[in-house]
Amino acid sequence: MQQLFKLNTKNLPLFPPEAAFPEYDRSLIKTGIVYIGVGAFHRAHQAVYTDMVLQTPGNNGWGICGIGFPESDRKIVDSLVQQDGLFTVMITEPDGILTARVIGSIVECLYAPDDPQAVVEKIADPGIKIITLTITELGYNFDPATGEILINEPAVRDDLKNPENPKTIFGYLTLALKRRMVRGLKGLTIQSCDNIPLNGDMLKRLLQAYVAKAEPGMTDWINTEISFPNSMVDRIMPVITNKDKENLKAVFSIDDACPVVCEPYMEWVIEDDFANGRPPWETVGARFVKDVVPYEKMKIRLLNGGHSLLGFMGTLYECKTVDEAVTIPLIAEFLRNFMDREVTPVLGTAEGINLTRYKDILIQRYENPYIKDNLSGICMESSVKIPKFVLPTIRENLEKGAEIKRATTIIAAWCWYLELAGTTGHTWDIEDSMKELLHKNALASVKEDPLAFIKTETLFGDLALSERFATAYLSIIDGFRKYGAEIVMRYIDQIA
Ligand code: CS2
Repeated sequence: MQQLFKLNTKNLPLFPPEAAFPEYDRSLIKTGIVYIGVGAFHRAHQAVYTDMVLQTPGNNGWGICGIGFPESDRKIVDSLVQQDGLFTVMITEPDGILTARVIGSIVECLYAPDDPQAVVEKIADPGIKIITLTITELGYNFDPATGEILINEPAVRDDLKNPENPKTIFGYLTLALKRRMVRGLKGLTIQSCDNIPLNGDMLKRLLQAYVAKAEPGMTDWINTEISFPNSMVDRIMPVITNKDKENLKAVFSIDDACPVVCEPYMEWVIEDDFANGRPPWETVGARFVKDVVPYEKMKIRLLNGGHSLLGFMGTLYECKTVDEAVTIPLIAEFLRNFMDREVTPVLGTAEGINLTRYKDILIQRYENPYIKDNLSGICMESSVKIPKFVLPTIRENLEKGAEIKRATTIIAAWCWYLELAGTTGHTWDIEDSMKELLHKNALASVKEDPLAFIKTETLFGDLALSERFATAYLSIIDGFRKYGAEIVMRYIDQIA
């Protein structure tokens, strides 16, 4: 039996050399970045880029303090604390070769709900130059249809009433930034790393809307001292399984309570607008650009929009994972036509990107049989995803008088998926914070008003008023109910 070592600083010299380990002295690293949301995405993405930066001399000031934010982060923070911030990134190449890299860039960890004051003081610390966030779309408390802050949400209202004891991201940022302002400290950068178009602009708008109510005297200071660069982030990571953890033990002798698994590919495009310095992430593969919009549009509309298509179609085909769904030839063909005929024509030019190659690689990424990306996770919280990933494509094509039938099929597939959920032979659950309303409106579209689902205004705005969209949608949903997913995809040109 192979020897096994718990992952921590003391044991680092004991591991066999099969995995890669930090080659820098972690005791010399100072914290310059606060990262809110130390879930899998951050740890397989920005923590990896930063770890690579720390490998080169002169960058000691860019260690990360990882903040656990939602309840689901508690276990991760506990494990990271036990492991001195160390964790492993496991990558399986499409040919099946497994590599492991222990990441050292997280040098401190805090769990916000347990000690909000420590988190606020950390953000207010003069050594902190960047705050980054991955808190998922839901963490921003915004209305998916209008993009405006939900100022009357109970948690937001609580923060306005008890500003010294924050719970929402806006409460935390406002309190900490106020301390920086009052103490005469330099501003900093706040960077969203969530899959939201113009994520930096949106975060600024939401924070300023909150500040206007909570601390109106701070508005100007934020405008001049804080920057909010937009960014496009990309790396697919499935949920880790016990089998993955066992593999890490068996192949690399690493006993790690919180490793992450992900694909080899990663991408990060960032607007170069940092108020108080930044790590040289460009030296390790990140791309700094003036305008992130063409990159982010390409990624969100193709990759995330493509995922939603695979999520619903694959589930209707009784598949469990993305690789299973995308290797069904009819689904693959339908997906590629959606990308080529409906998404590509509304994308701008992203410098340095060959779109055909980008799509080819994207399909290969979906097909990677070692990345068991669950369709249930893809379909989860579609109510915040679809308005960002798919509806803008429909709207822009409607304006241009161009094709919308495949994008509209995603919407009809979503409705049918909701109608069928939990009925005999259809065992999937709807996991969505708008579950009740979605389910009710999908069912009402069968029995009462055929347009009930697309009239859900918080998602679709006034899209149901478009006759072309409504007509296409009605033919397609009718096709699903009468003939099923296969016939709809095969005969989409005749149906809509
Ligand atoms: C996925 C994303 O859950 C989803 O909707 O599309 O998590 C996707 O895997 C990442 O954005 C990849 O960068």
